[in-house]
Amino acid sequence: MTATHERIVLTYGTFDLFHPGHVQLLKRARDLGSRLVVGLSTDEFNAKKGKQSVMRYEDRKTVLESCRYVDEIFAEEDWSQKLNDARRLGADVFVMGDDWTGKFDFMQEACNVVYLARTEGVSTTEIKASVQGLNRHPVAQAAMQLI
Ligand code: C2G
Repeated sequence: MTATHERIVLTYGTFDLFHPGHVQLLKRARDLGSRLVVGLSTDEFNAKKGKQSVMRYEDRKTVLESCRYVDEIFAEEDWSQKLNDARRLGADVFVMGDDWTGKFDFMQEACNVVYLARTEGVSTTEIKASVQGLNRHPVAQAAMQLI
């Protein structure tokens, strides 16, 4: 019986307002191995990225833990931790959406690097804009008058 080596896939993200684009990325990433580990951006790291998430870290983690494609989650706190993470985890593949193409090629030192096509037509930014639009809708405005 030969020992079966788990093929570990590593990715990172904010995963705010979890949506089908995130799900498709995680599914395709998981399909590249037998275990998917996600570095989830902390609220403090998001501030370094210039991002303000709607959902705080603990809530984004709770949602991500419910995803069938995710096997493990840890905190992403800094730009500099990825190579150490990959070595610590014994990652075989590092995956990001292709909006990051080229930005993480240095990860080749530790594992394969794969950039997957983003899912078009959905993004956290678009969801936020839609919600803001709904709040400005006359029906929503009238309803708010009743509160
Ligand atoms: N994504 C996607 N399709 C979308 C939206 C996002 O494939 N419509 C992918 C992104 O390319 C990324 C992952 O889903 O690989 C998570 O997206 P974000 O939460 O926006 O992650 P980001 O803020 O880009 O953080 O150190 C890396 C950063 O933590 C990445």
